[in-house]
Amino acid sequence: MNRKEFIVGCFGAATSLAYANPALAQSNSSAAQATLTVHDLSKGTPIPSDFTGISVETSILPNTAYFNNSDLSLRELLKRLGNNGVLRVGGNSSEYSNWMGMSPMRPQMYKIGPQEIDRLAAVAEDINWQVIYGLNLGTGTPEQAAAEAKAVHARLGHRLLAFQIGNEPDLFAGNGLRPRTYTVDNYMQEWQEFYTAVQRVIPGAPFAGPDIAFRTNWEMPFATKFPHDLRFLSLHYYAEGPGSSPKSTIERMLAPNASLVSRTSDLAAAAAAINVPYRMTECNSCYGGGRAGVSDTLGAALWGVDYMFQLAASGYTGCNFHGGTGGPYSPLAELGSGQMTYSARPLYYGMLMFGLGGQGEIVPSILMQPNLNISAYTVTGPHHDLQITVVNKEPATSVDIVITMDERYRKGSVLRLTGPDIASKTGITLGGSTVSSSGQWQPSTVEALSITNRTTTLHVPAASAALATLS
Ligand code: BDP
Repeated sequence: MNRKEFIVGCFGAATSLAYANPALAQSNSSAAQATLTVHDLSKGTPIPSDFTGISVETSILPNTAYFNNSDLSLRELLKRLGNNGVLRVGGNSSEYSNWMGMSPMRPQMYKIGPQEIDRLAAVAEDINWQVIYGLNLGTGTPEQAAAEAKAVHARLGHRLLAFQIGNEPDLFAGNGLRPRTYTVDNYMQEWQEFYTAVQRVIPGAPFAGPDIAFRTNWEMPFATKFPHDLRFLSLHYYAEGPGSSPKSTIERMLAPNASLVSRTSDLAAAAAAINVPYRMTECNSCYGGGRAGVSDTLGAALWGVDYMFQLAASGYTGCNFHGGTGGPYSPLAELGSGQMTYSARPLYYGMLMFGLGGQGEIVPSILMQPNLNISAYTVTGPHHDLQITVVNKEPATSVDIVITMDERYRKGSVLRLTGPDIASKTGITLGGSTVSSSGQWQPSTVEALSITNRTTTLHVPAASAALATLS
């Protein structure tokens, strides 16, 4: 196994192995040949039903055209992604929110108050999603955080999944919010002060953290310092960046990323030490708002569905894609400022596909393939059906996968995520259909898949993904 396959194997439910003899990889057809063997249906990793999420900047709250209950488009598009999901409010701008003007105004600051939280709560209630709410540590005070948390808690009630304190505090030493000497110990001391102030006004208030950018060696000290105070641990991840760099490409976005593997093992170890789950509370393809021509393409849709399955297979309990409506990486694009109408970007289609193929438990499988950038994930659904999602991230190579499964499966169907080519921004479809601005989507093309002697062959064209459902 070379390094690339090893990384894929660590992550995916399908352990990816290369053919010993590459000549075997090509048949007479122009497609590469691969095999997928579903291994053990009894050893699954459950995918929580609220796995899907989005993350928005706190600074979007004062915009009355967003989280507005007469805004059918946003609400229906979010509902389409999941019957229950998670909205995370935070980001860099959360460090400049000024609750009720309790602090003297500084550059970049903006005021928020109860009316903003009312709108957020009404939308969360309507779409049946929970909320992770970030409190301002960067420029706020414990008193201000307590007052804000009290109002948020009163309005969100059981929809409040957790508060977090600070956005990416591991970057505070470099972004001017704290002295260059700022360490995890300084953070934990401040965290304790804010936490105590909030607990004084809302005893038992739920918390998560540390919401760091990438210094995962902060996870273990944080977890073990506050072992009884955290609902889950959190982390952020961007596949590449910045968005302004021409080095941020579709190819790099889709390449296996070893740092995600090593950061996940730090996070998982810290979570295991205090027996709590872990969630990716902010992430996307490319930091700095994303890159046009990369983050808003079919490639990003393939990246998104593959990445969500990678996280689920690695034990994450959820994933929040950043960018509500802003930046090329946002799953939703605003159609005209203030019009309260949005369109589904390619990444949205990847999220939708995960929502269809990611209900149940991920079970182990083995993918034998000729060292291509393809991955496969196998999920046993609630009705004992088997859902196999294959993501072909190769821009120009199709693959035929011979799937061998348990004898209980007799028939199958296939739904495809596709588009003109890997760099296309438009023309993306799932099941042959697009998603409308009001969140309407109905597959129009569902192919039948025949199973003979416990095997079937799934053809997955270049730059596409296929969801095979076997029952
Ligand atoms: C993250 C920040 C978020 C930014 C994002 C980006 O938390 O607020 O918008 O980077 O660079 O680190 O796009």
